[in-house]
Amino acid sequence: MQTFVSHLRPFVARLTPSRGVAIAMLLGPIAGAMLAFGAVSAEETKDANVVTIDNFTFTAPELTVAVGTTVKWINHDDIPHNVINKENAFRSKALDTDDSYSFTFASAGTYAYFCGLHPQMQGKIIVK
Ligand SMILES: [Cu+2]
Repeated sequence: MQTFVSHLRPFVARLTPSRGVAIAMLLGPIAGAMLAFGAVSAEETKDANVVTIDNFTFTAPELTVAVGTTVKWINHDDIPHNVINKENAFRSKALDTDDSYSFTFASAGTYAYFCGLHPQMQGKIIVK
């Protein structure tokens, strides 16, 4: 005697409604000045006196600060960069990844600088 067991395995297609999650992002004016890279830590984003080096670029390339301000450069690239003022007011050593260099601007003026390893990398600190 043969028993035919029918395994009826009804599939209930539970289709999770694909909800298009609409995220309204309110981008303030600051967003345009900030890097889209996730590598930028909260510590750096809240510190206006930090110049980050990302992808062979000083960001921001131009920064205006008050006399007495300490500006900090942080290298986020995986190759070394340095920071050299054209008038030799400051000069960093080669900065490896995540290394930083700080300089306090005691005098007003415009301080153009570049990376000695990649002279096309240019930046400017305006001290008022
Ligand atoms: Cu460089």
